[in-house]
Amino acid sequence: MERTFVIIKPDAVQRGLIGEIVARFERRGLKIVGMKFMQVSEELARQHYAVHEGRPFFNGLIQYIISAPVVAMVLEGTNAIAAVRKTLGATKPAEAELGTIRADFGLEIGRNLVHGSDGPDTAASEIALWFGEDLVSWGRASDPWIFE
Ligand code: D4T
Repeated sequence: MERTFVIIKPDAVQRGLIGEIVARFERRGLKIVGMKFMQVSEELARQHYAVHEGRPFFNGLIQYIISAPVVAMVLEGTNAIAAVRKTLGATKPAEAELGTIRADFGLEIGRNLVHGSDGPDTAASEIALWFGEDLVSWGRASDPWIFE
């Protein structure tokens, strides 16, 4: 079973899309093992996006992620990292497949609504950065109907 890290970003929160987005993950069968509504500090934002430091969009990216509260989540499931990335759609909403979150609700890369870890190493480091050990391992009644 794999875990991945998701952020419902400030634009999605301001637009009242938290429930819509969480519902898509739940419907897909992903299990919530961590979830918090929070204001991101500039320090955390810089750590999370450290890989992009020095790129032209970096400052805008930091200002965007700290501009309003976010919902940070850890989701668990079979191939959770790839499943979440597919559910989000391409980074540029204009290139995202219809039916994905970014295509259904977005137009611009700088307002792309959600973040999902892009691989096992980033998932592990992002979960550690945002949640530490503060996760809940639990047996969900529907697990046997979703996981073979
Ligand atoms: P996140 O990290 O938000 O899930 O996005 P991706 O994993 O899909 O995309 P990314 O790491 O390449 O980019 C991180 C973040 O930066 C914004 N961005 C990116 C931007 O505003 N302009 C750009 O040119 C790029 C490449 C969008 C997502």
